[in-house]
Amino acid sequence: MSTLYPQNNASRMTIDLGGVWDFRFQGDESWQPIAVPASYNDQSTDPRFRNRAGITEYRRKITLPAAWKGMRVCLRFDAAAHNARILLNGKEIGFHRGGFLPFEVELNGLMRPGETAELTVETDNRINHDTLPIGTEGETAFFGSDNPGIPAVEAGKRMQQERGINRPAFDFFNYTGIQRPVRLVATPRKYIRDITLVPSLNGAVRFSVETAGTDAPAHVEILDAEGISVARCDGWEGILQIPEPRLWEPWPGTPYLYTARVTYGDDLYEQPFGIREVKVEGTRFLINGKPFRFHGPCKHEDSPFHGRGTDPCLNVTDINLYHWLNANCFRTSHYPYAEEMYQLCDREGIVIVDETPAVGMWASEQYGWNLADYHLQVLKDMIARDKNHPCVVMWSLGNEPDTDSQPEKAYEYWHPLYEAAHRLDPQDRPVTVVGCQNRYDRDKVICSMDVVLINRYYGWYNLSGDLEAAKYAFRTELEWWETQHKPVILSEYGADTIAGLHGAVAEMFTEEYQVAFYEAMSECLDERDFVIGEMPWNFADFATCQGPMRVGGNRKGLFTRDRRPKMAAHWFRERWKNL
Ligand code: BDP
Repeated sequence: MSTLYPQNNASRMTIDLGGVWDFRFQGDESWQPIAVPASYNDQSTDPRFRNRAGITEYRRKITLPAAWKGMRVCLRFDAAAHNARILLNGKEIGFHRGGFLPFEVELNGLMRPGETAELTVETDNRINHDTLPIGTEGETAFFGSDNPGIPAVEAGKRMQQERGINRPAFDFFNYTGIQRPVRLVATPRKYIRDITLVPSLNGAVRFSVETAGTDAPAHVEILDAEGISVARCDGWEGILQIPEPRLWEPWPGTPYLYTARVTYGDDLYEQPFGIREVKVEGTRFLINGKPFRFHGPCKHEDSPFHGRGTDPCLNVTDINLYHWLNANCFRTSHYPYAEEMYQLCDREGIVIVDETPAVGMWASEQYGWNLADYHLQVLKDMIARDKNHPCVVMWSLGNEPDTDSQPEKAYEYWHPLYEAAHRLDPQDRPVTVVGCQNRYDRDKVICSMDVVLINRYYGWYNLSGDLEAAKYAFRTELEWWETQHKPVILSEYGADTIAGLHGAVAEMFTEEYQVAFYEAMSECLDERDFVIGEMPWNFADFATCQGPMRVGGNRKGLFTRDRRPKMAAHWFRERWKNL
């Protein structure tokens, strides 16, 4: 398995399998068209596309070019949610658990160049206590109350169980299917499997290259942004020295990128990277030795028609809206995003907090669920995939787990993951896990992280509509954090806002309230030096599960789902211009 993103160059070839495939729910007779990559859920008026829990089948023919004779050939899925079984001419050739990270299936020995075969991909959208993200396995509804104990409601719930329900334990629509690109990839048989780059500010770049085969050493050459060779060296590992190094700086600085051109036998791979250093010192977060303040809304991969499907046009539009907002960062709430987004952020200088799909762990029973090994595997795969991106400056182990009802147990679960992230990351970036609104004074996990990330909804879910009380409460909490001597980022805060709903008096759900809410919270944040970041929730309105607290999705966006700014977007644009 190679973690390298597929590339077309003088030695490698890819065929993009995007287009219209055949699709059906397992058990159906007939096939219907479906677009790949995209979530399948919004592509039909059949309610099963939105509601059905189970396996779906995708099918198409694939042909290996005759010219690929003598090459290593594989199928590369950038992701398929949540579990995927891959079949060739009806025979299983691969299985992957988890819906947000890439995997490969080798075709050598299964198909010859020049041959055509039928490819079937079964994706499973079910979520439960063994998946990340977590499904509720039929307990309490995520939104609203299930009125436990009322006989008629209990009867209704039993009926739901029998029909098979698949409730997310998280606040975003459970979009699934083949949501990211699928490609046929050909490389030389003896190929470059992985490249790791650890640059330092003085221009020294520690590198290691993993190859399939070891007959001749790899050759590494560094090219500057103009393509001029600035350093070179032979070997599988070593140190290259770039003279007069130019740094990768977050926006509005210059995100300068170099390329490591690695050759090994007949193979070639060009890995972009940036020279930048990330460090936590006291209550400061330093990028290239300079204090960095995070300001940018958290995101989702979410849009009309595509659902969670990769869409390069949407990515470029969103990043340009980040520039318009004067924002410099986002968190990949609540799962690793498509690789193209990190490539874009490398290029555009937008900083990323990269998060695993460990979301929905808000029950303390989670610590008895046996998730730790799988969680560790996902963390490992995420770091392996994203380790060379200069835009990634911090790892988030997960979102809003229960960390205060059994503080010791929670610590036993999260601390090994924290240590693993440090061990696994060759660049040893800071590590965090995002805390929910809880008994912070009992919590042992959140304050043990390198940076404290807290989601707070004073003035929305609690002290609703009363921003004076919300400020008082938030200040009370911030006074407590001051005693912890840690850098703190407000990693979520927001108010549902219906675009176009106004009020001369700022009341909940109006655009005026959203602005007043952010004014109030900013007032508190600006008083504290140890607060090094603010990440409003959310960049744009997004689809989520049905429930009495959601009107056509989660409406906490600064933008509508079709990316029109609400008043609060204009407000942040002004605020961040001056930061
Ligand atoms: C936070 C969650 C986020 C939700 C948000 C909300 O981390 O996923 O969408 O609340 O309720 O608790 O809007």
